[in-house]
Amino acid sequence: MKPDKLTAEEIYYLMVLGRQFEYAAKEHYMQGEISGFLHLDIGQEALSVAAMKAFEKGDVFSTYREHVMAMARGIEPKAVMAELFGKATGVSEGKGGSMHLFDPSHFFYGGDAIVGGHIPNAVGCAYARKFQGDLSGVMVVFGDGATNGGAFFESLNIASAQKLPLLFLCENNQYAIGTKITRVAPFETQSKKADPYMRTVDVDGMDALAVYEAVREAQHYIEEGHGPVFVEAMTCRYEGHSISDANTYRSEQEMTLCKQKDPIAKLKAQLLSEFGTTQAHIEALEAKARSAVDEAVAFASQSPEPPLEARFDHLFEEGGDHAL
Ligand SMILES: Cc1ncc(C[n+]2csc(CCOP(=O)(O)OP(=O)(O)O)c2C)c(N)n1
Ligand SMILES: [Mg+2]
Repeated sequence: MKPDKLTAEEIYYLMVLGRQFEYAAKEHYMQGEISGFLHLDIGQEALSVAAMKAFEKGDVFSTYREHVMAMARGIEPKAVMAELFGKATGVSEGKGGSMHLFDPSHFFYGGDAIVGGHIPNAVGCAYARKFQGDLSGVMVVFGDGATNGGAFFESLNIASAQKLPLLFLCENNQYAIGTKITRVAPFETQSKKADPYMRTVDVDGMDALAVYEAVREAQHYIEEGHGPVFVEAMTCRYEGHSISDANTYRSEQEMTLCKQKDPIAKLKAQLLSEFGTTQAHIEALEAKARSAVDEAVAFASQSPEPPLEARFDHLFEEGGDHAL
């Protein structure tokens, strides 16, 4: 099912917000206001936003490249930017940073720095949801590189054996840092690894409407009790792996080809031609996104640091007997 006009426009807004947000994060990192790791999602917004909008109910576990997904899930841009700035008003109270955006009130459980480490966590959550009789399910988002780890295969196996309500979503940008996927896997399409275990679906990750449709259908399939589904979306990141990667391993030609498929430009054209959205409305959505990012930056820079007394909060069981 394709999104309706309002949803398609909201997806566009969130994609523009995501891109503006990421450029602002890059700028403020360069100015020394953000530290630690920073993985930008520029180029992959169709996938990050449309998947979150399509997977309405249920729980989400994601990778460290998750700022845009967190906002599409409904977490305020201010709370995400403040987290990057390490401030007390951040979504993880300033102690998680870029890779650990965590908000159970939005059923969003990170952000994980360990490649593929969150996949078994999602399996456990899906098992619990099935046990509770809740089949709206769990979605776990991971990169192509994560599909080479043992935890990934173990997760496919048990999710399939137990018919768990779990959507595996692979963001295949063909790179794990600077390593091309075909150097470390025998094929470019990673859904082949899941084929023996469950239904697999391949989708163009640069096309927000196609991603929305694929994820929506996958969630329905899960809700009907058929067990897990594997959706793979081919996509492309425009920046280096992280802020400290100069992206020298990809040719100019490869980058040009990748940017020709720009997901924001594509959705804009679809809104104008298929949904009857006016140019003026598109410009209004873009302006709204810019001001949300400006507000988020102002909020983050004016917010206080977490208090020193809070440094051990949420690290250990409350009230436990710990030698610190
Ligand atoms: C278990 C583990 N091994 C290695 C790393 C170092 N590392 C961080 S990101 C990354 C690449 C992962 O690539 P992919 O899964 O394709 O995700 P992408 O960054 O492309 O979104 C690696 C190897 C890590 N964080 N955890
Ligand atoms: Mg990758």
